[in-house]
Amino acid sequence: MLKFWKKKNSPSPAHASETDAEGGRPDPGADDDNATASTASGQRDWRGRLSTSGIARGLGGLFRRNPKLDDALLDELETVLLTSDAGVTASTALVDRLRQRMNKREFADAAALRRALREDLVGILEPVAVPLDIQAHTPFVMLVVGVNGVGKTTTIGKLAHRYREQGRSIMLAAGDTFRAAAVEQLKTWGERNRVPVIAQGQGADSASVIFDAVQGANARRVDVLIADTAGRLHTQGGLMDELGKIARVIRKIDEQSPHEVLMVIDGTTGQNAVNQVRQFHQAIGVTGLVVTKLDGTARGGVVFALAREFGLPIRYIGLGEGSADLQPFDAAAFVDSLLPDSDDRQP
Ligand SMILES: Nc1nc2c(ncn2[C@@H]2O[C@H](COP(=O)(O)OP(=O)(O)OP(=O)(O)O)[C@@H](O)[C@H]2O)c(=O)[nH]1
Ligand SMILES: [Mg+2]
Repeated sequence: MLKFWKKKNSPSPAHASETDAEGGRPDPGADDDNATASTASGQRDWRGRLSTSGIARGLGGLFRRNPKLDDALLDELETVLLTSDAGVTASTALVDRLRQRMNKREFADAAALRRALREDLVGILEPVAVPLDIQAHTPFVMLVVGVNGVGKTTTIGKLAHRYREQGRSIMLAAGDTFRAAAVEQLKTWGERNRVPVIAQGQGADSASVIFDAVQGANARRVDVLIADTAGRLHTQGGLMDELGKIARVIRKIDEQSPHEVLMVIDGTTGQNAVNQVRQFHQAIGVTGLVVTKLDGTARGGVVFALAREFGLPIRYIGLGEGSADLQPFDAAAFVDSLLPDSDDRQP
């Protein structure tokens, strides 16, 4: 059974009292993301939302249009992968391998090739489906980075919601001091989840806000501190310098921190996402990714391109704007949502 299908065992939000947010310990029975658990309805939800992505529509239609096992099927598969942002390297390697196997008559029919394709797609993603272990340090300091508008602040709100539901104490740091609205947006998420937000307002020094927040989180023995950062400054070089400064400053408190540099990628960005990750990774050393906006019109293949190109863990995917629309990344569940084992299960 897929671990994703397991019934969620976390306490209901009603159990997560105010005390938890202010420094209570996690409920030992609470679920953690190593279990990658969710409800069966969550699984249906995943499939429903991902089915609108370009790659899901492309792969679904592909086998309907090409019921026969032949070169036309593989040519079209390559086109589907390339046009859904899976990248040239991943797409050609996958198709070449399937073609070799087809020529060796390893597949009896198109359904057998479909099964092999599913296995290969899972094989690309499995190594990067590494859950985030927020119990590795206390407080666990997380820096959320990425270019503007990708969904950083929203993802922080969703993470706060998720960890609160697990009974953990959380603190947020409004490190995006570029826009006043950014601080307000984070405060709204904080209020919604009854989580304290450390802020100094627009124009403050981002590193100093985050430094104060890390000190506060240490003093209060908070489980998780999540720091928002700006997606844009006057110059992109300035942004990288600022992120470097934040990391340097908080290392003065704990040289292992930040324990996670979580980079948020907008799933609708396409191949440009690969350049973004390269740039941020060089500047501050990204340790995990979140791919957002995979609901709706994202082409979705970028997840494969990122996995292939960097091998960085994909921690979560964003499937909507609500607090619960964040799922730990599960390779098999993801592939199953894009390409069910038969068209009968197509949503
Ligand atoms: N459909 C969908 N929309 C999302 C998702 N995540 C974020 N958004 C939306 O994307 C927009 C930008 O999100 P923000 O969280 O403000 O992005 P940001 O990276 O913090 O932006 P800056 O602070 O300007 O750098 C908002 O309208 C969000 O509601 C997602 O998974 N799905
Ligand atoms: Mg923001």
